[in-house]
Amino acid sequence: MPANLTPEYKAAEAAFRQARDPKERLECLREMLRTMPKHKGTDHLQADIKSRIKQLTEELAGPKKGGARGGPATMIRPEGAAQIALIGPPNTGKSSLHARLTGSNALASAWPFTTQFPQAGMLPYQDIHFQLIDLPPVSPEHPIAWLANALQPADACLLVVDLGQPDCLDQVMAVLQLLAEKQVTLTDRWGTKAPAATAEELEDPFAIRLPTLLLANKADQIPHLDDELQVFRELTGLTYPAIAVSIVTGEGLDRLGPWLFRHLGIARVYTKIPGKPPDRERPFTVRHGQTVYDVALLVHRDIAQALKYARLWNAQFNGQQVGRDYAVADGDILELHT
Ligand SMILES: Nc1nc2c(ncn2[C@@H]2O[C@H](COP(=O)(O)OP(=O)(O)O)[C@@H](O)[C@H]2O)c(=O)[nH]1
Ligand SMILES: [Mg+2]
Repeated sequence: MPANLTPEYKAAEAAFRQARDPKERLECLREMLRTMPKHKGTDHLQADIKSRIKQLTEELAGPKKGGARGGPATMIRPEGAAQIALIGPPNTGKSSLHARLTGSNALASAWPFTTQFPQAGMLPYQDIHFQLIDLPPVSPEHPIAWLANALQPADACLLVVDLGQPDCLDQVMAVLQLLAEKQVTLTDRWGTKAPAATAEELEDPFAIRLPTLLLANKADQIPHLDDELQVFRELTGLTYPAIAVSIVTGEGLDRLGPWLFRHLGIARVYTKIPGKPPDRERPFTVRHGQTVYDVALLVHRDIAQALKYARLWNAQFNGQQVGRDYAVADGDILELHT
């Protein structure tokens, strides 16, 4: 990381790291470029930012008529409580899981490389949804130029493996290697915000860290799955939490929603208008540690700007006033006052 970066640049970079929306990210990138001191030491970073601006601009413009970049979008705007990417070697059942969990028509087949583009779908859990993104396989035979771009908005990853495939280990290590080349790290650390592990990651604005859950799929075909998983862990040194699943027997599938809810630290907040009952239909979702102000931002930017205080209802509170920095909890009912 070049020295002499200005506070303005650092602020823009911090905003970029926080932003999930592609449009917002593009604005941040432009601001990073604008505020970057232009000298030899920043050449690389400047070039990197410019190419990302170009990629994202094209992405947001959609397919060009008669242009080279046709086809469906490669970056999917986040919706629901969190965006979760399905990643893994070919033929492990990513698309089958996607179709089963979200009701999507994701195309599954016995042939590898059936999936060509990201596909979104919603996994329902109680009164919220997680957005699952099916992706093409990650493998050396099939490089995907836009993969890092597609993973930008993701909050977490489901690493789908088939422990019954003889070369499963090598394939998974190849997946991690290919991701590393794109500055994407899959981590076993779940939580509100996984901190960067190394100084390089801290300094690289484009490094992506995704908390990862291993899905050992096709459990119906693997007689001693627990032992296989143990061996896999010992040989790879990988320590991701794991769930055994099967789309044939349905094993493990209903554990996914609750697991994600708990480990992502999702809090559902219901809003109400003074004198009216709360809107129980559609909670706003934030992560543990987020505040009344963060909820207000989800309602409307103007409301967040003008927010004075909120009134809170839950097991302990009965309409008492709380400040904008008050950390909300799952099930809170809020009345926002401007
Ligand atoms: N026995 C069994 N087969 C599965 C399971 N999940 C997927 N498959 C099969 O595995 C093959 C590859 O599935 P697909 O979803 O296309 O894999 P992808 O390449 O990872 O998206 C297909 O023939 C599926 O029917 C499972 O849980 N059990
Ligand atoms: Mg597929």
